Amino acid sequence: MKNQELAKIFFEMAELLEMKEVQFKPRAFEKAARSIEALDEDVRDIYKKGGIKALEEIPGVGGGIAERIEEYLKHHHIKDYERLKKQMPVDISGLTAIEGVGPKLIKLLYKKLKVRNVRDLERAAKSGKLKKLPRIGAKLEQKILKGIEFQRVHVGRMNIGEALLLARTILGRLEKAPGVTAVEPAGSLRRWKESVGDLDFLVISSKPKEVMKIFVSMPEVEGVLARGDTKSSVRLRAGIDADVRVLPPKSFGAALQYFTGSKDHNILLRKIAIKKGYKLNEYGLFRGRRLVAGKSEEEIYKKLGLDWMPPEIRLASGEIEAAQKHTLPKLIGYDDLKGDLQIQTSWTDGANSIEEMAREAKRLGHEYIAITDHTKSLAMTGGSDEKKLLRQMKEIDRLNKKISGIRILKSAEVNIKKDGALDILDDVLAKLDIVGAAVHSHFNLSEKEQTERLISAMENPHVDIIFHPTTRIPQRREPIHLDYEKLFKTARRTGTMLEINAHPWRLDLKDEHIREAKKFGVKFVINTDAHSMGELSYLEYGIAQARRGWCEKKDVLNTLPLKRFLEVLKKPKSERF
Ligand code: DGT
Ligand code: CA
Ligand code: CA
Ligand code: ZN
Repeated sequence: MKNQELAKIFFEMAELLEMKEVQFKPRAFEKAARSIEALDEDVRDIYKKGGIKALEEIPGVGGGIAERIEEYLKHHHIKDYERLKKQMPVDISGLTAIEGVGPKLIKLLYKKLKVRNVRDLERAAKSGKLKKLPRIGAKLEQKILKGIEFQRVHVGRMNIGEALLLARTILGRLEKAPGVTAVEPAGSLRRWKESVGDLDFLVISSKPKEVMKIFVSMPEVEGVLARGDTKSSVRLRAGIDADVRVLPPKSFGAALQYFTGSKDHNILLRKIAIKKGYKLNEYGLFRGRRLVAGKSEEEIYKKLGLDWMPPEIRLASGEIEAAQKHTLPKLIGYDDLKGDLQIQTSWTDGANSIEEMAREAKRLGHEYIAITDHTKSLAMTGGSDEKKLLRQMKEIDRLNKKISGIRILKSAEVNIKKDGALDILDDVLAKLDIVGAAVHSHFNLSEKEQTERLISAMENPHVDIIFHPTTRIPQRREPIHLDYEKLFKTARRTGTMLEINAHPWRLDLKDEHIREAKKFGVKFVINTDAHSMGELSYLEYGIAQARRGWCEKKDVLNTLPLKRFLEVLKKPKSERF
């Protein structure tokens, strides 16, 4: 798909224009990039079908951007982009991936120190040149060095969002290969780990050689690392590797179990097998040389005295014991959600109107959504003040009358200020159907200050949900410092729901925190944080994360149908869980 390539270019253009301090344009490019990134349909197909007019109908894409898409599809480059790059020849995506580094700093670093990439940056920081620049102190220099280190640990791993899209394209190709009767992803992808080191695929086919041929010659492949009769490895253009193995049906379950991992889970399982006098490997469960089980995962677990368990929880963190005692949780399912409670629109930094978001949510089968545009202290998003919120409420009343089959809830993503106060007055919050509050600044407060900040937001009787509670960004930003026990106890006592943000750039709360919070009796909601129509389909990442945190349906309140959900909201907070 050209979509990812174009999105990357537009994100970069947004940063480059931001550096030049151009007004408005950066936001427009960013909006378009987010929207294109989340599109299901290939822009090439859209263009083929309807030309530039059709491109302009993509949410967030105006005339100017549509022309640049056309230029890219026709000539494989965009002149404006090339020109911007020439003026500022720096590795933007690499540099902005470092915590603490943004467009303004990149410009300063290039102008003063000729920093072009992360290597230059590290050198400058280590030699102490950075802290001598205006507005940069020793603290920021240290932070940047830490950020570079953090990046190094995670380098080479791909975010689940990107990995899953790529894997689904490849799965589609393998399914069509000759003689194929089954294809399954394995490894970290099947466990829905939030970042993936490489992609693993397992196939049953009567024509393994044909499968190899197709696999190594896919358009996604950059180079072939190994090619055999039944297994091959390739390096993908997207920057990670993929492995495929063709197996006979009699050992497919054993291979699926083995290659799904996790490695630690497998080690524990093999110990149990040995204790019972078996041998367990990727070919099957054996007694001596006799194959006892191998066709399905279920029969292998069963022979070992365990219930089958979903891949998401195979992490050697208590699932084996629970499977032996038959006390595994019944995890929330991928179809269990009835609504999405964090959605941004063109009223602030989203690409689509409320109506477009509502219609798309309805198409996805949702019973309700909450419109949660940012509030005024996030000025760069054009956040709402009280007046704008009241106007938006009227618009939502109008749309609820106009659109049947989905209920639009009035809401906001209210910004929590440094001292824990909210930036919208209580009497306006009281008029909203549901209120989310979130931290978007001052990430470096001490654990005590940060915890108190969140607690004081939770004590507000109008705050129903804390959005992305730890503000982490996978592979990029560590969580804020929090006393989790205090946080979870307060959530429970005040009846404040905690969000499991499904956006692959957030995944916040993360799995281990979800599991911990659950022990305190906290209830969750799973939301997409969508900024464009396409992103409304991101719920599955949040559900996966909830499953990795052992969540059941009853732990997640937006599994409730509309009527029951509204009943919960009517109760005072402290009576809700
Ligand atoms: P990744 O690729 O780093 O995101 O993580 P995985 O889990 O996909 O790891 P990968 O691709 O190296 O291997 C796939 C699975 O194969 C892994 O989850 C468990 C199994 N496996 C690999 N190496 C070993 C091993 O040395 N011992 C055992 N018991 N299992 C292994
Ligand atoms: Ca893997
Ligand atoms: Ca692998
Ligand atoms: Zn937010």
